[in-house]
Amino acid sequence: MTLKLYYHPLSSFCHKALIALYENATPFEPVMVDFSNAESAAQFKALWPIGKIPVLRDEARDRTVPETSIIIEYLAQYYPGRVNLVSDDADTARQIRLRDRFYDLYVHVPMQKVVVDRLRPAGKNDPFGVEEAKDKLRLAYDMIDGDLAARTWAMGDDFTMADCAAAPALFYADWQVPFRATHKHVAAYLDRLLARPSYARVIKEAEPYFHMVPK
Ligand SMILES: N[C@@H](CCC(=O)N[C@@H](CS)C(=O)NCC(=O)O)C(=O)O
Repeated sequence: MTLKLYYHPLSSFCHKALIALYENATPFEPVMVDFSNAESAAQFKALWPIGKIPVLRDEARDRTVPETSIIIEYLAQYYPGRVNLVSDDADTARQIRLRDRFYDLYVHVPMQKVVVDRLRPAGKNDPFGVEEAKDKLRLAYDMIDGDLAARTWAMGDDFTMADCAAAPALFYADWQVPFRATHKHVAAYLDRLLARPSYARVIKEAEPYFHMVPK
C-alpha cells in the first residue's frame, strides 16, 4: 500500500485526517500507534520526533507528512478525489484555511487542554490554565453559533477541510464544555457532521475506545 496513516482511533486530530481519507475513499494502510507501549512509541518517534499523531507516510513519493492540515492539502494535491476539501480558488482556499485554523487553535487545542489536565498525575494539574481553556471554548462557541445559523457546513454548501477540523474538535469539546443547551446552531452543525458517512464511520471505529476518555 502506497499510503500509511500512523494514528490511533481515539485521537481527535487523527479523526480529522481520517475524515479526509474516507470522504474520497482514498486507499491507505492504518498503522496504530500506542503511546503506552514503549516500542510502538519509539518506532513512531523515529519517523516523527515531535511525536504527534497522525502522520501520513507516502512510500511512492518517499514523503513523511505530519500535521493534519498539511496531510489534507497533500492528499488533495497528490491523491485527489470526488470531494475537493481545499478548493482551487485561492481566495476560497484562504477562507477554508482560516476556518481550519479557527477550529484547530480555538476549539481543538483548548479542548485538548481540558482533557489532558484530567489525565495528569495528582498535584500536577493546572486549574488556571483549564479555566482559561474553558473560557476560550465558550468564546469560540459564541463566535460560530451565529455564523452556523445560515450555513450547512463551515464554508456554506461545500464540505471542506474546515469541516474535517470542526467535527472532532466539537465532538470532544461538547463532552468537556457542553454546548447543546446554549448554542443550538453549533449543536445542529455537530449533528450534521455526525450524520456525514465519513465521520459516522470514524466515530464507529472510535467507540470501543471511548471509555478511555476522561469526562
Ligand atoms: N497540530 C497537530 C496536532 C496533533 C496532536 O495534537 N495529536 C495528539 C493526539 S490528538 C497527540 O499526538 N498527542 C500525543 C502527545 O502530545 O504526546 C496536527 O494538526 O496534526
